[in-house]
Amino acid sequence: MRTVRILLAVFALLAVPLAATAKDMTGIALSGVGVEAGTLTAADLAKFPVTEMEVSFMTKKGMETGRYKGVLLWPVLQEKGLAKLAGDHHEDLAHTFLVTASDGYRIAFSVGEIAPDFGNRAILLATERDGKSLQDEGFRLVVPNDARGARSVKGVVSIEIK
Ligand SMILES: Nc1nc2c(c(=O)[nH]1)N[C@H]1C(S)=C(S)[C@@H](COP(=O)(O)O)O[C@H]1N2
Ligand SMILES: [Mo]
Repeated sequence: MRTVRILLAVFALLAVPLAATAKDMTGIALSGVGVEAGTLTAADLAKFPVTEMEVSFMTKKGMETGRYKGVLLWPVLQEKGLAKLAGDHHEDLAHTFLVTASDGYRIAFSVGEIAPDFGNRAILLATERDGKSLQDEGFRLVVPNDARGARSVKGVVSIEIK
């Protein structure tokens, strides 16, 4: 029993610095119109079907290709409450969402752009690139068929529906 108690104490002491030093990729803050405000963690994302896609886009260093794995944004936003907006699609299509990165980089999208009945763009919230986890550098948005990389936001920290 004593050993167990000592071990528990050691784990409790270790847990604090580990949590404090972990990279800031604990999750993506979700907020705004029609969604439950909260944090999307890797564990939350893991509950959605995995999608993989290879995308290429132009960057200032030339063409870049990567194989990204993650979850589609649409079902995640639906599950987090956006589905309730769907009563009237004219109303739904008035909404946009702003994706912000850890460096302050921001890109705006619209709900209609990703809605299956409209733009149906398969925007991916990627958790892996070329078989490597993005947990440390941050989750990345992947926007298939964009010619340039600018909307492929790296290190996503928040998504706000407006
Ligand atoms: N957070 C963040 N994401 C970003 C950018 C940025 O400055 N900050 N630049 C964008 C631009 S303009 C391009 S072309 C691509 C470059 O992707 P790469 O870093 O994988 O080459 O990232 C995009 N995502
Ligand atoms: Mo770019």
